[in-house]
Amino acid sequence: MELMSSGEFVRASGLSRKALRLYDELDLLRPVAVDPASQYRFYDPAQLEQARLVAWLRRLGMPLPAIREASRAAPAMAAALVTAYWDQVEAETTTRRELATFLIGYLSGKGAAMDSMDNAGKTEGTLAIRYAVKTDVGLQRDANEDSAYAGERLLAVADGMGGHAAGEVASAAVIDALKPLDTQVPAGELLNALDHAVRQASRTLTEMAQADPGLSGMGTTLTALLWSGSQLGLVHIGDSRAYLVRDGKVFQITHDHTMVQTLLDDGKITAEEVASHPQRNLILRALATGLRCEPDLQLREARPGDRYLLCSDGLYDAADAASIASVLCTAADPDEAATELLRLAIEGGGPDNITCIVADVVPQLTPVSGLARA
Ligand SMILES: [Mn+2]
Repeated sequence: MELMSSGEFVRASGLSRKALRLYDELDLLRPVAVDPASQYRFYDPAQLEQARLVAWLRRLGMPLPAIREASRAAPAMAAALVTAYWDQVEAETTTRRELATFLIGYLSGKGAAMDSMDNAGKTEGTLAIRYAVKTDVGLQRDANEDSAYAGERLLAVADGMGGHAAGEVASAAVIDALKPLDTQVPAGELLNALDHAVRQASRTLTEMAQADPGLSGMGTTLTALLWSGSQLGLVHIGDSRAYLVRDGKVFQITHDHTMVQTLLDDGKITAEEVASHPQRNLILRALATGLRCEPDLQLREARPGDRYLLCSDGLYDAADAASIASVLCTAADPDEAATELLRLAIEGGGPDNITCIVADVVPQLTPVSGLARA
């Protein structure tokens, strides 16, 4: 077999001398012989194919150890290695694209403007929500201290406390802090994004109370759901609630952060004693000045046909669980369900502000702009 000089190999392969020297140093393609006296390098003509492959794999961006392996493998194995590498690149790119889309929307406050970007290449398999939000001051309070937000990806209920205007200020501030999340948050970032927003809201409340003594002691509950594809992030602190209706059954998916719930959990009181307990209004955790910010976070799987309810305690304190479940299981759509739930609470005396958000999970068959808005 006739060996090729490096000059001949350069001409035949189309690679530069510099590239050949680099491949030698990186152990990607070594000359088969080096003249000990002149240091001239010699290549086997059979290495031309391997040299071309190395050049292509470098252009592809493959890491050096993978190029070494693929360029020395039999063609079928090399093809499998390139396939595996490219699958990994595409998965990483998808994750990074989603994160970039979210960050652009989050930072510019223009979640909706990003829809054209995140709809690209996504025509099936995603879920959408149809929702209705209703709130009422009730029959015994002067003002409504509940705040709520419902959008295509974010639902949130906050029940403010602190008297006078302070409760309204607190619940509205926390809802404002969450609103920027109503955009395309990558599924892997749902809980991070919620946790970050809630901690930011908690700091904002502290700063507001420091700046205005009239607001000291204000606080709010927060129960919120954030969607990404079929994933659902839930953040919860206080005694507002989230319920899930699935396959005709109703599940409460949040745990009240109250004294009576703790006593109930510990077996110290019965469910029947909750309604008459003297400390039934004592909340142990909330977003409030002087309390540590310790929200519950859950990641859940959404399914088409699921129905969610978020509500303040003004609903479940005034209406019995069976009536609420009956409305949730029979109402034709979110608007009807939320209207009926409010009616139940008013019929129950309406002692507190009442807020309900009802959301149905539906397959997303059309672009976001084509969805019916509640
Ligand atoms: Mn309330």
